[in-house]
Amino acid sequence: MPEDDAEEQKPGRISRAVHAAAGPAVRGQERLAAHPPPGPFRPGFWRSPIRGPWLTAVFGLVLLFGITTLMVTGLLSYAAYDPDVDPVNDLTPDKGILGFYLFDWPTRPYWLYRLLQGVHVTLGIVLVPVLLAKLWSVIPKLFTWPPARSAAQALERLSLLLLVGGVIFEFVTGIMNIQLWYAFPGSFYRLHLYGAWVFIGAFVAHVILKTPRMLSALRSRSLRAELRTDTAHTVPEPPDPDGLVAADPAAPTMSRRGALALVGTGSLVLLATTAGQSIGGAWRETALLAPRGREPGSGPNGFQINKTAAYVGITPEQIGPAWRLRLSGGPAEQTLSREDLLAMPLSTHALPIACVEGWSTDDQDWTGVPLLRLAELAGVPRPSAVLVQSVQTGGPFTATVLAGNQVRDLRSLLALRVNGADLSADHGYPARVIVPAAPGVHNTKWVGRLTFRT
Ligand code: HEM
Ligand SMILES: Nc1nc2c(c(=O)[nH]1)N[C@H]1C(S)=C(S)[C@@H](COP(=O)(O)O)O[C@H]1N2
Ligand SMILES: [Mo]
Repeated sequence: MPEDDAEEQKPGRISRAVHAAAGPAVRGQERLAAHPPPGPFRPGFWRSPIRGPWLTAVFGLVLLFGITTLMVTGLLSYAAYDPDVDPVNDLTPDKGILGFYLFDWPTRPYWLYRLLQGVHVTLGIVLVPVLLAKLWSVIPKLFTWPPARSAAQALERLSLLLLVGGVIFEFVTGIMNIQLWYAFPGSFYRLHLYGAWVFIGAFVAHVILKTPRMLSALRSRSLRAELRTDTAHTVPEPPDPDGLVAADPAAPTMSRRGALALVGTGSLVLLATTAGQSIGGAWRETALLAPRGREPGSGPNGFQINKTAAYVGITPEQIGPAWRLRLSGGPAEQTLSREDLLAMPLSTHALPIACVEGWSTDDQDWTGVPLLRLAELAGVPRPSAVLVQSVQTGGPFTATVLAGNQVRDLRSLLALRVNGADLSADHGYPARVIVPAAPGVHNTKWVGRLTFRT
């Protein structure tokens, strides 16, 4: 009975066809009912009654301004290396078009890099509680099930992976670096720079897509009213299309006011225990979380030392009476002793050292010979750049190239003395470079040779 067989199969075929026409959503829901997803993927798993678009939007607004500032200060900090002036300065030679915006780093205001990198690092630390709170507030979205219903949604979730993964990557690498935990697979600069561009792409897309929703969510409740609402009077936000509000909310254990206070207090504690390393003065004592000593010694040389002479393997012979400064680039090489340098007209300028790792010293009074005078002595009166080389062998930051505008600024010194005393060995005796507004890596210690370029 072949016909009957065929008849019997018909209903099944039709229902499959109808089913397919109803679209993937219905099929997805049916499958969901038949096979509930594991733990946190289950609707109803996330039950906080304060989770919702308003709270997410408040944290999002803070991050919108905070992370934008991190992006701008980070990209400027990269420019501050003057990586295009010479390959020696470029820690990411494979950056390609990512260096499109680079420009000659200025020498004024002289505290420029100190402010810039102080903001980047301090803000990065202060935003940690806000970032964690923001991720907590959207966590149900990270666990939607099934992971992707359509190609469009798969794409959206991939962008979220880049966004969340990217921001965590940037914070983790940044904080590891300033805590001097150099456990990176490769160079921190590469990881943090390329990671930043991946993140920036995802962040810009996210901001464009979500800003309208953030604004409407912010308008949906009054901040003032929230700040007056205690735990007992805390009720969930109305059900939202974004799926942040719990389907089955638990009883409140904390108000929205309490959540904001918790995050705000966390940020303020971090601010109070780190900002001192960048603000300096009496505040330095409060930088409990800063890894660079809060007690840098006393006397004229009593300010932060990054790496000591012993640590980088500087020997007493290298910086003893036999030390000579060599000047090249002109018609004939010149050789000067420290006494020769001290006999030249000296200038004194108040300048800080501002490390890329965020800490900085207060202004110190450096006394030495302007680099431009040494260029003239070398027979290069109009230098376009100078290669500075340390007597230190091995290790990073032993050579750097300063751009023309830096050499020509008369406050850029080969310093011999600081705060009225001879440089200490750890601060670069017999001579070190100090340049206004530049990152600390450009202030080469234990200088052995200057090669001027035209
Ligand atoms: C979304 C977050 C962040 C972005 C987009 C970002 C971006 C950048 C960029 C583009 C640079 C220059 C990279 C280079 O010079 O190779 C940089 C440098 C740096 N960042 Fe971040 N950063 C972020 C978060 C953080 C955090 C949280 C910290 C630590 C608290 C941090 C610490 C540093 C340090 C120490 C440097 C080294 C200075 C330098 O290389 O110029 N960053 N950042
Ligand atoms: N020769 C040499 N010069 C150097 C360094 C170094 O490791 N070797 N470190 C640089 C860095 S990263 C900084 S922040 C400053 C720190 O100077 P300070 O130790 O006198 O504070 O020196 C710079 N000059
Ligand atoms: Mo540094």
